Amino acid sequence: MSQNLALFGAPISPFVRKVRLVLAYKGLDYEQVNVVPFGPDKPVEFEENSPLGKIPLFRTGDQYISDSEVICAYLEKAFPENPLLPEDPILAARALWFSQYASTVMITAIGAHLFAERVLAPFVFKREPIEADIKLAVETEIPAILDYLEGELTDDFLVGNSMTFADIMVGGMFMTLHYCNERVDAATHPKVAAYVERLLSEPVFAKTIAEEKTMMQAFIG
Ligand SMILES: N[C@@H](CCC(=O)N[C@@H](CS)C(=O)NCC(=O)O)C(=O)O
Repeated sequence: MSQNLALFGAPISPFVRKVRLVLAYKGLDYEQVNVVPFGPDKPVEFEENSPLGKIPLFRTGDQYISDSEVICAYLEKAFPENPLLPEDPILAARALWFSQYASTVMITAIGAHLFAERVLAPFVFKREPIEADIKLAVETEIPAILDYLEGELTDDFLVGNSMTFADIMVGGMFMTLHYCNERVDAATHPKVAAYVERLLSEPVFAKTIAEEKTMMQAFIG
């Protein structure tokens, strides 16, 4: 940790996972400080330096950076080895688009409507799940996402022929989908199913999945 990098957040958050995947892809060592945003006893350092109280928060040297997109932009500029944003402006825009799509549309369906209700409600919030949200996600929102991605995939990765921010954030959302015991059906979405299988076996994803496994087992058995 020679550069004094630290990431504040809970690995279960897709926004935190995105930063963890980027740090792993770039081979950077860092300190992970666990922070549950809605919970009590948050570290003083987090409280004092996170303007919105949201995770992730990142520390580099004596500076603090909020928001996963901003943290990723910083990491790409400060540590340009193993780039995740293509040089070509159009490809770069496309990579950022998919990251944005995952951070909005996919996180609403897979994170807020499915994961929060099927996993967090019973195991963490200790309340009945909102079945209408699960139904909306499974029957309408997620099929629409898969249809869209099926039409966009032309290669091994979403943009160009190497991993970009697009795959980092979209792949992270498929990790969340798997935690909900849902899989992409290869009969209806063959390209997405093959893409997800290939992507999640890339070393950076395999490492992150292994790290999260113990934690998720505590929730879903
Ligand atoms: N745009 C932010 C979103 C971060 C975010 O919403 N984090 C959630 C956890 S997944 C959070 O900290 N929520 C607490 C709150 O809203 O107070 C980012 O990309 O970092």
